[in-house]
Amino acid sequence: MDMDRRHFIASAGAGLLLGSARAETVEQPFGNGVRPLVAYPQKRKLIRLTTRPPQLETPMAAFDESLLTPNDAFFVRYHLADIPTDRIDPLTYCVTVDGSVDHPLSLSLADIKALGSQEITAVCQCSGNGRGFFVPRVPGGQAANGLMGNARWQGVSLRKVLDRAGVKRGAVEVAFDGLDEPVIPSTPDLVKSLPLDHALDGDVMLAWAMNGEDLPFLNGYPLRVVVPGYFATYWVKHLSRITVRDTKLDNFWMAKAYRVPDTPCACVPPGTQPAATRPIGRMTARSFITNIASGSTLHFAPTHTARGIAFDGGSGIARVDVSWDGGKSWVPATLDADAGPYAFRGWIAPLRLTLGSHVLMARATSKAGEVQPLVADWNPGGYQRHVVEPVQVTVI
Ligand SMILES: Nc1nc2c(c(=O)[nH]1)N[C@H]1C(S)=C(S)[C@@H](COP(=O)(O)O)O[C@H]1N2
Ligand SMILES: [Mo]
Repeated sequence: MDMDRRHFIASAGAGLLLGSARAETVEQPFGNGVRPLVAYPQKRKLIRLTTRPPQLETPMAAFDESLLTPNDAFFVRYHLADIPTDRIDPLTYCVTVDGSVDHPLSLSLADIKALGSQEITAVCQCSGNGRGFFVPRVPGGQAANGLMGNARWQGVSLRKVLDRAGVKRGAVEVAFDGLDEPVIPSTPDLVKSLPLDHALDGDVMLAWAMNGEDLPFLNGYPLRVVVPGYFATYWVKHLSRITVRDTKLDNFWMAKAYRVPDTPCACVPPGTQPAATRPIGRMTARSFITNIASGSTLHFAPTHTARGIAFDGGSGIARVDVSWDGGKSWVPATLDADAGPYAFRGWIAPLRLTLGSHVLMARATSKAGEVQPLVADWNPGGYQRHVVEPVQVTVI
């Protein structure tokens, strides 16, 4: 009996070890790209970049399911390891509005919801989306292209909140702080700011819901900033404080991080440092093939279909072109219905593939006239990758 029990415990232990050693993984198409697939609360299995704080990347195939990225597939990014899992009670939660205002406020979730409600479908994309593809490689989260998602955000426009507080003359910026904290005092707290006129544009909002449900905890429950068209670094989660400022915020996260070269392309020759930088801002035009993974083998057919998504920083998508000869010739894709200038725009295109190997590409053109480049540009932060992405297929 004892022997059996010991044997059982020993083999159960071995099983657990084997189980963890065999955790499901994916391999991203760049060096050192093996990542575990892990399910966190309210999330399906996603590609884990780091454990503390949790950072999760969405597999490209999820973008093929629906134009609105499912909440359980939406990526997760944090900078500070002390995320507020132990200190959010929706009944006592409140946001402070202070600084250069006539009436400092402390607003409960109910107060905020009572100020009004609007909905905007918008892409939330990390500035470092695709950083793992940078050549030469750059430091920072080594992600493929899954640090993005498109959701229907519901919330109140920040303008309504600031109108209630009364912005004083001379104010220049609005700063946002969340409930997550550094774990050591030398790490700067994440506080981000927007120029006052941008903060008051009516589209910048405080959102409590995405895709018709409360925000998932890891996406900023119970309230986050949404800055349509802008990179996600400004979309502060678990919002706790809004401060109207009469000087520019000069902290680490504004003055040192999340800055791009102050050149027209926001780029510099690979491997060099820019002479001057500016805060990262609007997103650039991008497109992705979502229904065919790079490296796939397809069976011969007279036509195949490529399907995908495109978006930009808020002008909207004018066209998407598709190539299956590595970018030598292009055919226009058919665009899906327009869900607004900040949303993913779906598209579909027929491919005529002969036997053998092909490089598929999609290239977006924005309504502002921006066309995706065929050669990647570079910056030392690994920000705003927007090159046309090749998809290798073999037809047998
Ligand atoms: N409170 C808080 N908000 C934050 C961050 C953070 O670290 N803490 N990171 C920002 C960055 S850089 C990104 S890319 C997005 C990620 O949003 P998500 O986790 O909902 O996908 O959150 C932004 N808001
Ligand atoms: Mo980010």
